[in-house]
Amino acid sequence: MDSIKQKFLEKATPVAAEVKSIIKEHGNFVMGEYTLAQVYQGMKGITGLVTETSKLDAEEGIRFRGYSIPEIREKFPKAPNGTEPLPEGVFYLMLIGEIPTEEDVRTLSNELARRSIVPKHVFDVLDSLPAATHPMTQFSIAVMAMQTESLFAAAYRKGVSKKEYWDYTYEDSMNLIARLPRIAAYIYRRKYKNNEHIEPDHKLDWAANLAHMMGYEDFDVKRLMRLYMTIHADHEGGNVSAHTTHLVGSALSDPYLSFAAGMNGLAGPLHGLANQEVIIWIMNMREELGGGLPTKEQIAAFIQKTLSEGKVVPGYGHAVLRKTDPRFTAQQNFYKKYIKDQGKSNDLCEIVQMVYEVAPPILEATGKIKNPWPNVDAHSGALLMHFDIKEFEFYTVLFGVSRALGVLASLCWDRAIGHPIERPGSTTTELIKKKIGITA
Ligand code: HAX
Repeated sequence: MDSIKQKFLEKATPVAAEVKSIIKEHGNFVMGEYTLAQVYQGMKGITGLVTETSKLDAEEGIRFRGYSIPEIREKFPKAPNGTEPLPEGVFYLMLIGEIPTEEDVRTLSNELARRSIVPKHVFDVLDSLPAATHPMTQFSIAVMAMQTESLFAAAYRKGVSKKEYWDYTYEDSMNLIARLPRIAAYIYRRKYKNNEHIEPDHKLDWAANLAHMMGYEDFDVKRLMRLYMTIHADHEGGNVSAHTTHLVGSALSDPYLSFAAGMNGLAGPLHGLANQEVIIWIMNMREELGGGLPTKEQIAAFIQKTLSEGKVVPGYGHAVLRKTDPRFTAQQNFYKKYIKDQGKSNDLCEIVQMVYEVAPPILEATGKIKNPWPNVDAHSGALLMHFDIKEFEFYTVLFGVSRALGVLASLCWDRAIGHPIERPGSTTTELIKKKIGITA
């Protein structure tokens, strides 16, 4: 058993016992009440899930096992000469519940490198797809093609005991996380770089290796990739990609099936695809205005036009957050420190900043948008563009690679604790009308 798996077992065993006893002793404890609006409008604000890896606060943003993004950026192990945390460290934190040492992260990086070989048939499946296939569709198909490798599915077929589920879930999850950078880079090079592929460099950390396989050797790109992979990793359990992975996993679908399902949710424009939508929106605005930097008045007019056409302003709003997303702020800091303060400037990042100054009061004035502030997707594309990663349809794949860290760590916990199949009740409008006394 690898040392991380051993540690996970040591952590998970008492927690699983504790959860059993909490359910037994306090199962009738009433958590809260909910309204009809919540039932009709996406169950927002109803606590109906337990997710151990992270918790989102509406005002403060995400905390991974209690640690905020600024704390993680400051305290967590970094690559040699690196300034941003290694995302492996955040995965370790979510899985084990402790800040990793440098040695823990090195062990994890090596473990991922050892597991990173992608079976050839996955590339064959990708090669058979029309080049125009959206990268997120390719990503999901590649994960599904790799399901042939599921140790969980094989063990289940052989009749493994419930007590062992966590073990095979761990193995599949680690293998998936290890292989996703190679798959993502393959999709990228196939679609955008003449199908010329770059072999992994196992001396590099997980995120830097992804940048390398995509064809970016610049230190700053690797620095950005480490930050990107860290901040997108998890956002508690109810967001579409995390919840879908958990939900599908609750049917004991293996981690490949569960994660692919989560990625199909991430590919929606109200969720992860918003990162490409933001760049398209800014480019449309610039095109309409004849290029260059728009004025704040022009941005305001474009926002009004977007709203009047019945469309959303991408990158703004959130189902839970009610303040500027700290993941947005982290990217703003990155732009300032490593680009602007270095005497370089980037028009797109400047426009992102201007939109930030202009959009919130306009969105607030609609009276219906609950959160007028930017989310993570408002900034990420502009930074990638700055480093010449201009293929915006690919951006959600990067989000997906990162999101694997959170949702698969969660799936390991689901199986270790033994969460049952998810099956909330539903009702009908007819029954609701009866309940509230509408007879017509
Ligand atoms: N622009 C225009 N209208 C918006 C809006 C925005 N940015 N955000 C919310 N609204 C609208 C909603 O469409 C809804 O309108 P209707 O009543 O006409 O249906 C109304 O305001 C109330 O919505 P809400 O309660 O404030 O927001 P929801 O919880 O329903 O939705 C969303 C949250 C993130 C989906 C929403 O804010 C949105 O569509 N934002 C733009 C897309 C986006 O940036 N998505 C990424 C979110 C973060 C994420 O998951 N990243 O992966």
